[in-house]
Amino acid sequence: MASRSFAAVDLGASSGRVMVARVGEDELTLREARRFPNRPVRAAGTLYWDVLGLYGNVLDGLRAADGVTSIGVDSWAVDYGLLDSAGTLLGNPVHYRDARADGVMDKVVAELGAQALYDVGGLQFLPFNTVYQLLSEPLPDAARTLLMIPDLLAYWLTGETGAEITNASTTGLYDVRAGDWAYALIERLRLPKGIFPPLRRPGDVIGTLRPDVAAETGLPESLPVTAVGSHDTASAVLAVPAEHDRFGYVSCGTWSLAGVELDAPVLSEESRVAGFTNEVGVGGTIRYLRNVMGLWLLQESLRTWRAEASLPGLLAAAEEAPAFAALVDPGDRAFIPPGDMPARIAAYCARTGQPVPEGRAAVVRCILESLALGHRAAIRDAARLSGKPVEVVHIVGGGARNALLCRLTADACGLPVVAGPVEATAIGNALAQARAHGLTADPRALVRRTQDLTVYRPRGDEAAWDRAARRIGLS
Ligand code: ADP
Ligand code: LRH
Repeated sequence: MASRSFAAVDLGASSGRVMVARVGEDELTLREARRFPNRPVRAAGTLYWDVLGLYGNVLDGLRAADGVTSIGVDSWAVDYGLLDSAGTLLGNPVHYRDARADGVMDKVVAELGAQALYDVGGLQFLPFNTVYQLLSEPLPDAARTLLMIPDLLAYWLTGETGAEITNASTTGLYDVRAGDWAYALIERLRLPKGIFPPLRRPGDVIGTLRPDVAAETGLPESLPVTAVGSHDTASAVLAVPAEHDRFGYVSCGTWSLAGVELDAPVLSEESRVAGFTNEVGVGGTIRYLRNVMGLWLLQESLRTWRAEASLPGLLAAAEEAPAFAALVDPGDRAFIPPGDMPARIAAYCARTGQPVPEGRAAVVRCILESLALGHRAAIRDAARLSGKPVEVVHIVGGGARNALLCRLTADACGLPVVAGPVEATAIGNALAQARAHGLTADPRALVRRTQDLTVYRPRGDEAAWDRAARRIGLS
């Protein structure tokens, strides 16, 4: 394929961007057309995404993306909007960290059985999975179509509805073995089957721009929107610059998604109890991973301290703070909701008989060591439960810029860590489009040849990491 440009719309939980990627058989460069914060809004007690604000920023970004061959959209998983029969959005999409689904998962599990659910969807039991959100309150009578967030944006861009499979696989209502909506489960849960739109795969052309979108952005009406790995983690994993298949990955941003890539799901009871998810990847792979709490712990601490601007200084101070002074299990559900994170970390430490971290540097050190331990446990358990050997760990996403976290992860895992690319999700998004439009190069080899990567070799004391992991009940 001769070099072409692709617009990658990538909405993360903390920020969104429209990137223009120039892709050829031996070329991959990125230009940022627009970057914007993604700030949730609480109104009348409910936490929402500002979905129209995000879409407005996407349109602004696309205005600065002339000359592209296609557009792709990805975002965080599990959340959705509902359309009525006229295609109007019913209500504002609710944030997965809202409390409305509290307790629903436990009721559904009690009714249907955990293994029966796992056997269909293969998902880690997270209280905000789409299925539990949908069951948390009566659906509006007028609801006719459920669209996941990237599919909603694609609908606004093209007028076409559908459900891209990588993100459909995060709903809990997708049958990961059959590769279709889990209609029997949908019926058992008394959800209306008709709201689940036809599935589409990365590489399918969704449609071309609506005339009003073309007018608004200055892009041609004939411009296609191409389905990508619309779950951001699926796009990120496509862009992992692995040299061989014996790799683990951490897609590290607001969440750390840590695991391995497989050809088939692992649906054993042991896998369920260990908290593993089987999400669909680009090209029919399975992303076998665990959701580790991720840099959310740090983001929310900075927000509590009103210290967002001081991240570099705090990371430098954390580097000098004493090691293993206090540790938390980064899978603890108490850390999911928004709010005072340092207070919750202090409460965890007090409850478990550890010294409470004194001062910000100690809190940051506690967060990063705990995350490194979470990465280690997820990669080790994924390798053990799937039988897939792991010789190197790739860290992609914003966390690849956190040198201390990368170093601690290498030390904890006892494996080399390759950090980068930071914009793996946007790159994976663009590469899925490029493949659909004629690219023949291997995407991972192309990322490896063209992007800046940093290698961290493991140092230090394996026994100390083993002891630390045992302190918080991790492997
Ligand atoms: P998401 O897609 O979930 O919004 P990103 O992949 O954009 O997340 O990663 C955002 C995170 O990356 C931030 O919360 C921050 O912790 C980390 N990060 C970004 N820039 C830097 C930096 N210069 N140094 C260290 N960490 C950084
Ligand atoms: C990361 C992510 C993750 C999901 C979570 C809701 O942005 O998509 O893979 O589990 O958001």
